[in-house]
Amino acid sequence: MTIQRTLSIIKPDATRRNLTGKINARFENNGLRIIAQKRIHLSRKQAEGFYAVHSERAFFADLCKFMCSGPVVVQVLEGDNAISTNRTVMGATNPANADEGTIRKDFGESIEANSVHGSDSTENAEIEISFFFSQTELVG
Ligand code: IDP
Ligand code: MG
Repeated sequence: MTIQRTLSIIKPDATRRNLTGKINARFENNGLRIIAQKRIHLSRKQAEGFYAVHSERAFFADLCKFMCSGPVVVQVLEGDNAISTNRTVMGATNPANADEGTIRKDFGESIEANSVHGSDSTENAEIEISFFFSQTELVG
């Protein structure tokens, strides 16, 4: 058993369609505990900072614009192997390629508007959690 924490974001396409509760149920049904959560509207600067690793990609500008197009819910999920568990629950980046029963398969609209973000490594999880939360806001 390896308890980990991962940064999750419910993206603007999902908050727009009022899917926060349905998506949170997927996490909880798969053993992930929401130990911090807030609904915010990202500034362009915040989106660009958060996705800085993708700054050279062709989709970077569109992605940052999309992430600022409405509210997001940033959250920290905790559980056994939370980083990979969450990636499995989320499904593939492109909803068209995502497995049945995953969040992106069931709710994603496109490769960009794919409803959720999840950290991809322990190192990035730490960086991404501290981007949005202080230690005292994490209530395990
Ligand atoms: P991930 O979210 O599954 O880790 P990444 O490759 O890290 O996927 O990409 C970050 C985000 O950028 C994706 O979730 C998606 O919103 C967007 N994205 C990725 N690839 C494309 C693309 O080819 N076109 C448009 N947007 C993309
Ligand atoms: Mg990624």
